[in-house]
Amino acid sequence: MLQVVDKSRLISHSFALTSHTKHVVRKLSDMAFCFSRGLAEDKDPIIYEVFENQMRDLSCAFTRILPGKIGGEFFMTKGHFHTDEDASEIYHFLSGRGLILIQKDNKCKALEVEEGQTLYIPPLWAHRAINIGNKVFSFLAVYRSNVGHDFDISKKGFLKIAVSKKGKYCLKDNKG
Ligand code: M6P
Ligand code: ZN
Repeated sequence: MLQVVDKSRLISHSFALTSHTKHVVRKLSDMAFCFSRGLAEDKDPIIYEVFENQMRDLSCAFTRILPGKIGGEFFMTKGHFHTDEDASEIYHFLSGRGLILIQKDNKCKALEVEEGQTLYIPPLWAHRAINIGNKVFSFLAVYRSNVGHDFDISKKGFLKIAVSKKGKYCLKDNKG
């Protein structure tokens, strides 16, 4: 069951660790195709993990993206569309600095977000979260349990990539 917990407990992950029904760990080897630049083949770092709590009609997921870069490109989630075309999603940001890429048709928007902010992701927009800071970027997502995840876009790539430049991030066209 979803409990009301204070923010410090969420950041310490005790909520996620005790209440989740599914735990996904994504390492570089699970998603190397998402990064457009060269890979450090000798290492296989954890990029992010998701603790999902699936309830009857609604689900919530706690996602933590570690700080880091692969060939200059910041650690990020795979990104997905919802197979249910009416399904939206809410993100509430808990720690760190991030960028949310949303994409529909040929439009790709980047939204810079930080702790305490909440974002509504409308139906039909693919979404990917990127850690552009040097601490863990974490957030809570709420969505309908039957939303369906279509990861095709993670293979084709989003139209933009976020790379490190002079200690900040910069967006570049994804040339595949
Ligand atoms: C959020 C939600 C989850 C999603 C997770 C990781 O918590 O959108 O549904 O699983 O981010 O994103 P992805 O599934 O694209 O790897
Ligand atoms: Zn989603």
